[in-house]
Amino acid sequence: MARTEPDHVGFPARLWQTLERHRPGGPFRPRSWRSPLRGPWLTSMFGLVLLIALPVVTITGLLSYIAYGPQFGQAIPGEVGLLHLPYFDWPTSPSWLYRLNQGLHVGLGLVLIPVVLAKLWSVVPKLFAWPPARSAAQVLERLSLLLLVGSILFEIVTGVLNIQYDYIFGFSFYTAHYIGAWVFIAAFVTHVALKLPHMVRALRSRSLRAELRTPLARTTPEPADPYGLVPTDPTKPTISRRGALGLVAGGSLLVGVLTAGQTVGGVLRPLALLLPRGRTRGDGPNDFQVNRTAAAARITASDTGPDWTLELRGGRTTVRLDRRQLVAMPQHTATLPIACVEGWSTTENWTGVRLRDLARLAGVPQPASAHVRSLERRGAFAKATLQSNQVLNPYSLLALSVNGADLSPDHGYPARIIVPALPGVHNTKWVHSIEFRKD
Ligand SMILES: Nc1nc2c(c(=O)[nH]1)N[C@H]1C(S)=C(S)[C@@H](COP(=O)(O)O)O[C@H]1N2
Ligand SMILES: [Mo]
Repeated sequence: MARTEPDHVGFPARLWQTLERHRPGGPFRPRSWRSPLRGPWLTSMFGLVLLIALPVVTITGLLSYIAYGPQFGQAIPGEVGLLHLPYFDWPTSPSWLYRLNQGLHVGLGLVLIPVVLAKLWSVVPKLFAWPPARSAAQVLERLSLLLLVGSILFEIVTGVLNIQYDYIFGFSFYTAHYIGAWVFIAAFVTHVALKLPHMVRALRSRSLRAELRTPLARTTPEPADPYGLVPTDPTKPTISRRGALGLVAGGSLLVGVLTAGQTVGGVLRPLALLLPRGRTRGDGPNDFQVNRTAAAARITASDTGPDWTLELRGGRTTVRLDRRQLVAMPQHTATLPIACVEGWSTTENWTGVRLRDLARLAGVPQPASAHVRSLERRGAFAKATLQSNQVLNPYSLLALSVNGADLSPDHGYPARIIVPALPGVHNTKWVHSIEFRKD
């Protein structure tokens, strides 16, 4: 364990002592950091919030990876070597499971940004601590900090770029975000193991309730600490500790309000300023968010005209159905969300044919999986594989209409997949064929 007593020097002592005598100037001078608010208690307050919330962001992120179906090689990145997770069939119930998962992952991830920045601000003098280490163990500890800070900033940046521009930049962000997550997990676990006792002690050193009652006039620095957070030469405070906490909480609340509407909907929807696809919704049955238009996917009117047929494969022969035949089959209606990995979602009333009826028609009533192909030929959306439970669920549909009207071209006319709790991306639009597989 790294020692925190200021004067302890480990092996090789000469090195650390020599370094200590050659302190650079600028931010490396302790006097450069004078905020009277910095101290172990304030740092630990931010730390406590992150300790509780960051695991939620991390776990929902990993769950989202599993929801994408890594068993079919369709999670991104596909090849993860040692970072292989224990896969399981993603459930179809409750139907809002993926919506909740992604809402939490993206929403909480965004809401925590002000807290992360405040936590980094509160410990920034330590970045310039001199000597940089006093023992080999401390070198390791500081390297783990570098990885922690680096990976969390990396995850924030790649995550935010992802939800803003996802399908413009392609998919390399997913790989970076996934690997970054594992660096973060390792560094976070190390950091918590090293710092938890210090955090608990610091939190006990002051009462939150008392701090919330302390105005600026009575705000004084925390007592000198062994960590070098409390300044030796503090300035007069310009904000109270409760003011600082309020500022960060207010920042998080603002981000929350600007974000929540993308998935919660209702009165918050128009406020979802941060979401490129989240805000507009007209009055028509098809006037909800579009991820990718028919034009962008190069779907032409002749592709989807009267000559269009659905191909069902996997049985002895290929079964072909045109849209009139599909409409003549028993129709079912389900209220289901499309929940995108980017965090936005929208719940609509879909009507169409049950996937399990199509499986039976194809001659594979108990498929192990189903492989769906779109008229869209290229790219990540051209195909998707569904698990057995996703095909057999009675609410899983090949939707032909939405909210009582035919699907619009942008929402996947002539037919699209809609399955409870399925990640939005696998609700393939402009379906061309479904192959029901026995294994
Ligand atoms: N063929 C095809 N299917 C697709 C897509 C696409 O671009 N092409 N986008 C997917 C994604 S990422 C989402 S979130 C949903 C969005 O459906 P919507 O555009 O009808 O709202 O469709 C999915 N199905
Ligand atoms: Mo999506």
